Amino acid sequence: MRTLKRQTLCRIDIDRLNAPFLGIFESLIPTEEEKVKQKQLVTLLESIICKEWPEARLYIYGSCGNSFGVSKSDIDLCLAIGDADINKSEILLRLADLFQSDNLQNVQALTRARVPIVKLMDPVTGISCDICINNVLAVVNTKLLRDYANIDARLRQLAFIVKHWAKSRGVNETYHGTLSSYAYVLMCIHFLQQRRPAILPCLQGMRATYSVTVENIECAFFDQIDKLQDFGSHNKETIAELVWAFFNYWAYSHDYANTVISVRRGSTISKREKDWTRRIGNDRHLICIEDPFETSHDLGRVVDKRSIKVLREEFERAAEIMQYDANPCVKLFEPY
Ligand code: 3AT
Ligand code: MG
Repeated sequence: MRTLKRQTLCRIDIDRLNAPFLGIFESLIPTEEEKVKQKQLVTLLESIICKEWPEARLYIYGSCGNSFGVSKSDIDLCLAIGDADINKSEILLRLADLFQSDNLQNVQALTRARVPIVKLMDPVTGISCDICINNVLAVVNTKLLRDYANIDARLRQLAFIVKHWAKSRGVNETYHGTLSSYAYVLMCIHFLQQRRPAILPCLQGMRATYSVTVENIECAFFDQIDKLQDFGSHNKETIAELVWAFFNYWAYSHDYANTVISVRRGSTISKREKDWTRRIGNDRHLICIEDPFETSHDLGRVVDKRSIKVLREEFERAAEIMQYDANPCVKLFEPY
């Protein structure tokens, strides 16, 4: 049984951390120049692709499209080719040929990956890019995340700090059993939906103003974000308080044994309801994060017995630092 730690902090103590945390957030934001270069590369790729497949469209997804991208992020692109029966491997290999002929560097088609992609690097800007085929759900979940980011500025601040912490501490590596950036952003959204008063609404629980059906999944939510600009204004919590509370939640308050976090519902739900109570195949459900659209998909399924221990120890370390350390803004991000 874990001991319950002191869960309050003097406001004056914590508020002195606002400026340094905001400083870290601002230092991570990509510059306008970087964004222009990203756009130029996407335009170049579009022109190459368009010659071969005039009907195809290229969409940005992931952190460059959802506004949670820190400086020097790779660009994630999705090539939408209408025909459902296409052979993805053939297209990826053809794309690789085209990019190589156009002098793009490090071109590689990974046709056997879970999500098959072609990778490349632009030698002029050094920007790297991954292109997948017809992964439209990722384009839609990118829009959902971007819409949440545009409701309250504290989400973007919190998510940048959490992603930066996770990368610095080595717990943002799905191939080592820790969580993806996408999972961390969902954890931040869920957390802000749970604050009282709430800082974020549950867009999928509201009247749908945006709706698409992708792979038989209906993706519907309220997307008139300009009408929600005051939503979080009754909650005055600052970024430093939220960082402190976020780590406390995952260190000491979350019920790992029985609950699933669900941005779709705007609450936690029981593992029993999802039938995520036991290991099935490689899905262990030791930390459960429901995908907002593919609701049978647990983003925590990559976490195993060893990595759940690492993750929980890291949450506890971060909570301890936020509580007791004289200089948390440095200590929190120390390389592991
Ligand atoms: P980085 O800034 O690159 O670390 P990111 O936001 O690009 O973060 P990821 O690399 O984790 O995030 O993933 C890229 C996008 O792919 C984000 C999301 O739109 C989609 N995605 C990632 N993992 C999943 C998943 N397990 N299920 C559905 N969509 C996913
Ligand atoms: Mg990415």
